[in-house]
Amino acid sequence: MYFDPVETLPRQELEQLQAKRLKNTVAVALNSPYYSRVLNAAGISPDSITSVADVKKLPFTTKDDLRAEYPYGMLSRPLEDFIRLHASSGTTGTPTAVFYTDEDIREWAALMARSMYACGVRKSDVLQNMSGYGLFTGGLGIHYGSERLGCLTVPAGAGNSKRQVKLIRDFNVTVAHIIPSYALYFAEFLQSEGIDPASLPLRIALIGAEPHTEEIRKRIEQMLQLKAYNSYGLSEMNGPGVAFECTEQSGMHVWEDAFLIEIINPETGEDVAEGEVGEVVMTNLTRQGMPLIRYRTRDLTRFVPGDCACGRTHRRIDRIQGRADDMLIIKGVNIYPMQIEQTLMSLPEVGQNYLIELFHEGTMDQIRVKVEIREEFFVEDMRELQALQKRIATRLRDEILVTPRVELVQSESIPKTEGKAMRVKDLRN
Ligand code: DLL
Repeated sequence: MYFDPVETLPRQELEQLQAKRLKNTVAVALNSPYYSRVLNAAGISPDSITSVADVKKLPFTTKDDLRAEYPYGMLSRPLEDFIRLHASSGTTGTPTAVFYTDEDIREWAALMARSMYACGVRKSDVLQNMSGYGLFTGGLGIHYGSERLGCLTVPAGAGNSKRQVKLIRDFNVTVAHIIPSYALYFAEFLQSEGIDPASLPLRIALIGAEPHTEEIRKRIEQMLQLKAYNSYGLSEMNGPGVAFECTEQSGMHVWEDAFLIEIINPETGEDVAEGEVGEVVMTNLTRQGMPLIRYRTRDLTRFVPGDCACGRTHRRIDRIQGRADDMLIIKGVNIYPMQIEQTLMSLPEVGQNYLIELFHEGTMDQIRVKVEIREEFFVEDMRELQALQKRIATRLRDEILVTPRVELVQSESIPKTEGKAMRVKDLRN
């Protein structure tokens, strides 16, 4: 049932293990130029840590710190000990790089293998990695994990849907790793080619790397005729394999033997009340080459209360609800892009893609939502289209409290990227 006995470790033992590893992380981190500076300045030594609660004594690390130390300031080992680097896909600013020793790569692969096993992937499966390779951790991260589990692994990369289908058929691929926006696109591609998804051997899709709603998951499951499992991670903490759904599909288990998670109020830095939404803060517990301490992910979610029926003791987080920094403020109202997606995706007429544009009208900020309408609903009758447009605008207003301009566009007319979808375009400058 489990890949690693640590997955069901009783909470008390798990916390003891965490405390021991946290102490060790502080010792390792002190070898890096950055942490030796900030930890020494704060008077922190490994002896400062005797329990998990002592994490609160440690300073936060932010993306800006990583940028300032780019490229080598965070390394706890001499450069010759490293065998790989990845870089965050971040859409803005200077990149951040993450480095791995041989041991780090192995540990990461084991965490990935454990994650895949938790959602039903087995050695006998054939896994096609349909996400981009290169600096993006969703390529090699998933790849090594799949191999570690023992799956025949097809490094297809992203795009070229026709070839993806051929590979899936020729090699009897049962598991796909695919980012949600490409999964939807791929499903539509099958439709347009008249390929019945049930005729393909796929049974599981691992989806992650970008925010998506429960509605999107359901669509992916229905359109591709498989089970889709949410996968969370970030380059700064390895990449994928930080938190993963099990077959219960009720939140993602955070692998707490490897990551110490806190959920804080982004303004005050204090823990939120149990079950409340806040910013995820992560500390590496097993990383050797570049451990990060209390890294501010800017990702917002909450702990799922209670125990999971699967028997794993590692706590679960809910799907990511947005970022502490992607909040839009339009006419004084705070809006999360995910609210818009949720509303759009609950309407059967709406296709797979949409784009939120922010623009100025006089001195006012305005919001425009371009919505792809499914082929069968894109009728000639202007009145019908206008009625649909109005209905979408009203539904959106009910959810986000401002009335957006709604522009209906034909299916597949919004340009797609191969990587993560760009859902918000700010035209205000
Ligand atoms: O996206 C790692 C990854 C690859 C995860 C493949 C899952 C699958 P980065 O490119 O560094 O790493 O981007 C990390 O993506 O802070 C979140 O904002 C977002 N993100 C990742 N997974 C999810 C998810 C990879 N399941 C950033 N749901 C993170 C929502 C996600 N957002």
